[in-house]
Amino acid sequence: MATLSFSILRPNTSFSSFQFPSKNVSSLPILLPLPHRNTLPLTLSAAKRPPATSENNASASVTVEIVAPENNDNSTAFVIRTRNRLGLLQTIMRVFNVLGILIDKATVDCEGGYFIKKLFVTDSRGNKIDDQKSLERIKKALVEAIDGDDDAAVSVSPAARGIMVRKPRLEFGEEKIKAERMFGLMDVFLKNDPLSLQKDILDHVEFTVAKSRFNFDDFEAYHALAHSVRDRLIERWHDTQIHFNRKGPKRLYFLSLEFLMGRSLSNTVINLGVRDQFADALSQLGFEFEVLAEQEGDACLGNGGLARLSACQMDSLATLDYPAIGYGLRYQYGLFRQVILDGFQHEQPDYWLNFGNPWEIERVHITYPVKFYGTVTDEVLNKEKHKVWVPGEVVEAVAYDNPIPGYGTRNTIVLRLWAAKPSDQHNMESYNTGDYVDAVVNRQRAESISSILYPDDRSYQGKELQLKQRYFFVSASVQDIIRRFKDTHKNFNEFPEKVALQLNDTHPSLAIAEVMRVLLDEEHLGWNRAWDIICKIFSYTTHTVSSEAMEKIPVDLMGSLLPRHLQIIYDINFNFMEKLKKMIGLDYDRLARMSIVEEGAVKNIRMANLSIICCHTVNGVSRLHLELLKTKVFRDFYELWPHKFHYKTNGVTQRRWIVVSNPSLCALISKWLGTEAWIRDIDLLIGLRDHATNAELHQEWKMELCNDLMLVCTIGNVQVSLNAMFDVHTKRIHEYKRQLLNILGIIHRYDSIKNMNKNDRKKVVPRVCIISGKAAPGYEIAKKIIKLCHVVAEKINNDNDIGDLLKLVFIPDYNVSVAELVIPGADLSQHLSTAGHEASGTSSMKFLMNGCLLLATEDGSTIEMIEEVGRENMFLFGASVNDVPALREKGPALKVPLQFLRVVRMIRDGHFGLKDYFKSLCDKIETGNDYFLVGADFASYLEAQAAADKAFVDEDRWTQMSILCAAGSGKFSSDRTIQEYAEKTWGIQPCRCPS
Ligand code: NBG
Repeated sequence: MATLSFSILRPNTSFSSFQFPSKNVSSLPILLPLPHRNTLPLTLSAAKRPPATSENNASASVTVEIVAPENNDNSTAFVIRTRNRLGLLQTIMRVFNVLGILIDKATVDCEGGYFIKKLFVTDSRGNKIDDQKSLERIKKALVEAIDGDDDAAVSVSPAARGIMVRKPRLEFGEEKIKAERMFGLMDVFLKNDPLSLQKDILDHVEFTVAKSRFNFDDFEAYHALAHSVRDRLIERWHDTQIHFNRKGPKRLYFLSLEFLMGRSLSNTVINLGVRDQFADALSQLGFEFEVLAEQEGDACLGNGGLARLSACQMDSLATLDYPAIGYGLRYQYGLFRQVILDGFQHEQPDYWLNFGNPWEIERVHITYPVKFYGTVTDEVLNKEKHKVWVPGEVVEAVAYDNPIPGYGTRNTIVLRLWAAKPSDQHNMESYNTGDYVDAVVNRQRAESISSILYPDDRSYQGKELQLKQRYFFVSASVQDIIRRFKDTHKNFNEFPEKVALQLNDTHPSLAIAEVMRVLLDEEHLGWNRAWDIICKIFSYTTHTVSSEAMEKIPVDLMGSLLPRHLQIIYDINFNFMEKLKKMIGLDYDRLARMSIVEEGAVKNIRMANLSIICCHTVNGVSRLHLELLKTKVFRDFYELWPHKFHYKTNGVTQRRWIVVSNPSLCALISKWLGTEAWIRDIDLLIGLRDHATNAELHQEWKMELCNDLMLVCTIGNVQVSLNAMFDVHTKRIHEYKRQLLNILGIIHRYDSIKNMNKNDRKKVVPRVCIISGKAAPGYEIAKKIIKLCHVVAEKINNDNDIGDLLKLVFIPDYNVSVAELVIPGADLSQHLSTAGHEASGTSSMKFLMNGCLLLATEDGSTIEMIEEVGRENMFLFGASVNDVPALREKGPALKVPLQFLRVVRMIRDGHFGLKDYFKSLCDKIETGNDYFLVGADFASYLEAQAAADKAFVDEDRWTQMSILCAAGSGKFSSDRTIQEYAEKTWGIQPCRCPS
């Protein structure tokens, strides 16, 4: 960044030579106490009309007016109208202080939530400031300083902290030196030359990690490194925030209960464009960047596809310069760690914060109270009746900010995660009754709300703690969103033009009732206006294909925990039902299906129905998924509101999944495309097609594919051959994802090899089969599949007769980092879901980008991949989505191949041991019982496998297919997905921070 020059006011010089550096205005250390100042007389007067400001023009959070001195008066008044917040006065004082301006007098008027501060000032010698240019510069400096300080606005009322106005007393010369020093220190960005980086890292070793410079290990070095990277991240984040605040664009608020971020270091330095600089600086100190990067643990704040998708989408939002904020929960325990003991899955808590998390910034001043339980009463205000929720418990939500840098841009957005802390506002009673210890212990329990991530990825347990967690997250986020809006707006007229709220599945759908409650009960907008706003701001994406998996909350539970929300949901439902009756008549079955309230032994609130009714858009995650939503899952709603239903095919970020995890492929692609521009503009990948038959590229491509998977297998104590095909199947373990089909296929391969003569064996393509994935702790069948995988591996891997021809490796504890290791090295990857069950699938996209061939069913987004890369470059098999119902209909009459019966029989007969244990697993795929059609698809699965073997021995063909897969993967970048959402669903525009 260029250093901007400035000079401070000198006697007899005007302000015209003063230039505020763009960076440092906002970075003024506004919370520092100002020493040696006197308190000024402060007048607080009753509410007056604020200076006329047009609400439509309220993109700036502050207005400053200059009032020229009257008659003999010397002082010019600056009238600042803004929403009050902690630190505001210090900010203002600091600006005047820095500019060497004296304050004679100050008054504060209140108007609603706004404060009008009038400050009467003179220059440093007590003279009138009448030069118009200087006055305008002061005004600009004030606006920038106040506007840029977005998050100084917190829930703590300023009254609680006391308002003080102080008068600078420093001599002019002293003032000037201080100001010059401060600007001198703050107007340049941290430097990225090796020496500066080394100094920063070592400073962090000494002062952040508190280790001596001569005695720190790799882990401590990683922390110091991470902190120095974070410093650079924060600079950009500040600039981005200031820029957004100045421009006042419509913002996207992305609400998701899960984010699978994985590691941050490598991704961050690459996006910031400082990876090589850091690597060089470290190597001169005797450290290797990669070794330190390995020290970082994964942030696993999510279960599977949905959560990793959120992380990819945050990367794209930042890269494409969209003004967005992600909201989530800061679980203390992430997704459980999978430990395999004797082939069985065991779960261990993932206390990921144990060693500190250098990537987050705790915002102790950004806290909101979140209410639970209690009762709802009526209150009359201005002759109108209002509902008042009197809570039974209050918990405090504290913000933890995780900056997310974009690639090739200054823009850095934030993922704000909430943690629960006991509130000061409640339970005073027990303190007073002397039950001090119990009261403190009870308060401590509040923290459990955000402590654990529920490990089921597709069922809602209806547990009180789970509902509490969801509301806690929603309430804090909504308060933060409304606070930010109100900072710059007097009323809610512009709310829908400035706010888009995205519900990532139904998990955050309580936000609908919460915004409604705030607008009705706290802002007193009245039902019609509030409802109108709701219908314009919310959009919803579903990640599920089955109606059974849709989230339901027992009415009793909701009534006790969130009594006011239940009332509001009932009211929404009543209005909807009345409207619906007029539209479709008295079709009671359909009315019952579409109602938000499900009647039955246990009455439930259907969160999906609530979401569809209140959101302007319902998105599926692939084209096929939308078809299923329209024709099955949400058919009733689709027939009513076809315009609401859309799809945005999922995507993944090429930054994480090629640039970070496969640097050699990244370099190769850039070399052959002659540019790195594809990292931001993925469509350019198509250019690889022009070289798909180029022998030189083939040679380099093959070299690149020799990979780290060898290492992984060796770690798993399985010796594998480098010539083998590395065949990978990684995802959560589910019956519908059919890992069982893969294992049965492996048994079949094993059995076939065993029965082959020597000559035939020579033709067998050696395979290394890798399976990895976690089973939900209560999902017995999935756990049996893991055990089956282990017993089969045990048998095959120890069979000398088989040797290198077949190996099976289960990699424990699948997470983002494991995926980063495995995906670049895979030759073939398997995506075996029964057609119609995978909403989209995203791991397939990562494999595809990395030039890995896919063996897959025509399900989810695979259908769109076929269009992009061509059927001939994939190994497709299995029943199509249209065939599935008819096959199921056949029941026990369904024909299954003999090979299938044989391999199931081998398990039943105890060929791999534990025959009783696996009985229930085998029963599940018995003809007539086989809901996921493992038997029905078996023959075609084996054919696809044979086709893969055949293609693999033809190296040129295989390499060409691999290049074409990468070349055709452009559509599956989350950049494309996010752009579609931005344009078609959220209505947001890029807001690029100047470099
Ligand atoms: C998953 C679907 C996948 C889809 C991802 C992302 C959940 C609950 N659902 O098919 O099963 O790719 O969401 O949309 O994780």
